[in-house]
Amino acid sequence: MKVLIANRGEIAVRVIRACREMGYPTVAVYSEADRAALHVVYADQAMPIGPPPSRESYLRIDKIIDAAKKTGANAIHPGYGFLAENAGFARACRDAGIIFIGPSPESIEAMGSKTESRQRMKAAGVPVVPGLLEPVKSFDEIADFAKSAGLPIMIKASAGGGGKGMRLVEREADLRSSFDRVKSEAQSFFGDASVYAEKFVPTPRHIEVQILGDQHGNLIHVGERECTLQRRHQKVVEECPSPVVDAELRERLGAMAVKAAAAVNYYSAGTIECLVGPDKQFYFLEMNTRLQVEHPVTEMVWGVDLVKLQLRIAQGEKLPIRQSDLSPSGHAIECRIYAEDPSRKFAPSPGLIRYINLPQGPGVRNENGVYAGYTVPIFYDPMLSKLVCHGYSRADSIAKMKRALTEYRVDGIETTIPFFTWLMDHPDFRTANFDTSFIDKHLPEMDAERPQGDEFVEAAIAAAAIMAFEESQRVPVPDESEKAWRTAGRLEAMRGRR
Ligand code: MV4
Repeated sequence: MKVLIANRGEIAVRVIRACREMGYPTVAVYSEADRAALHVVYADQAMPIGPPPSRESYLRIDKIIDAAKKTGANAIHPGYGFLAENAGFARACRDAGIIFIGPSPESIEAMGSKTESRQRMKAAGVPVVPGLLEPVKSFDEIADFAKSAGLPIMIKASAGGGGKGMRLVEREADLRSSFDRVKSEAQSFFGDASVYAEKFVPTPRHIEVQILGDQHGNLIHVGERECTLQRRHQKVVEECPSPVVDAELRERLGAMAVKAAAAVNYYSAGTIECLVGPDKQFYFLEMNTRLQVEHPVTEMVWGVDLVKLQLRIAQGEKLPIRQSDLSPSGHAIECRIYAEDPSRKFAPSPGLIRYINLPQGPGVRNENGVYAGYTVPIFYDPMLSKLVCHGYSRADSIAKMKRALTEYRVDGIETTIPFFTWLMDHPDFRTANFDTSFIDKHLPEMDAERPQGDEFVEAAIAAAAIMAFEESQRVPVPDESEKAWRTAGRLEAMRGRR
């Protein structure tokens, strides 16, 4: 197998590493903005696919298939984002005789619509959030649902996902405007104005279950990840296992996830997203039919390599592990390090990385897509790398993360590292007492606690540089000893004086 990676950044590097360990040659594709990107450096071959905007490069199915044909790649790994959940891309690969390293186009399609997937899950006996199963034909159906189920409800785009195109309605007076709003957002985001409604689940946790399936109908789960801590529907920290899931709940969640995946004949790696209420009631929310950003926390705790398994499954191999072979060990946390300034409301901070020191040591894993001298482009998601720490317990992995964050240095751009340093010490994080509103609620505390930002550190570095320079210019005053004279002479010779 020769694998083209239809992606960039840390995930392209991650896939290249798995391919190299398995002896498969790799082909990177890159936009004009990514000529010097790390994935291009690491791949065996690289093909340009167009101008910087992803519409003209990483989202161009024709150019990517063409690059595979030109380089003789017979398989494509889509990573996450870009074309990873595009059924048309999976089908274009199939039509070109190229292995798509992911699920079938049919599975992607079945899970791509929220209403269709809710119907399928309900039929399979998987719990879904109570609500409508079909897109509504008129506002009246929404009003009827609100009346019978009671407020609050959520109006969501059928074609939506990941927090786009949805709205909470708490008061009857807002029903109409929210309906209109979601409808027009659905049309402009997804080109499909259909919407439906479901009951609102208050103060939920967002827990997702990793599943793996082969093309012979075998399916297993690889436990859950805690993904509750998000900012504007972007995850910032993930953990495995979830601090609120015990062995009994894990077994029930896992069985539910396997049932959900089986209902769409799923193979490859996939994720079942759930809402879990304070009463531990759980509901299927959506399925992500791809490898996820946060897959490393599962890998560290469950001792599996999800990317290598994807590569084997894609070639028709049977799953080499059974459910009974798997058990979790310890605890892992992932922090997503972004080129964003946490003291300026997470404003993007692209630019030249002058210096970077990645943390190392026991239990530390970096999934990194950048290097010193690299310029973070403005065109893509500004995630630089993921810092993942694995310890024997949650407290130990937090301690490792705090330690690792103190070793992490990035000069030239702002990053979210100070935010994580603050978060790891927050009492409610340390006791795992949080829901999806945690970050928005507590961010003002962070700004209040760290008013000085990095200015003091930078002033100290400048002072140290001046002192080092002055020291280098100092000619020692010779004393009476012969040794001092010799040292002075050597120093002068080194500087080329005389
Ligand atoms: C919900 C919900 C409460 N009740 N649905 C946000 C992401 C998208 N996949 C679904 N989302 C939600 N759906 C019902 N019926 C609350 C959220 C939600 C949320 C979920 C997970 C993580 C963060 C969140 C932040 C706000 C709302």
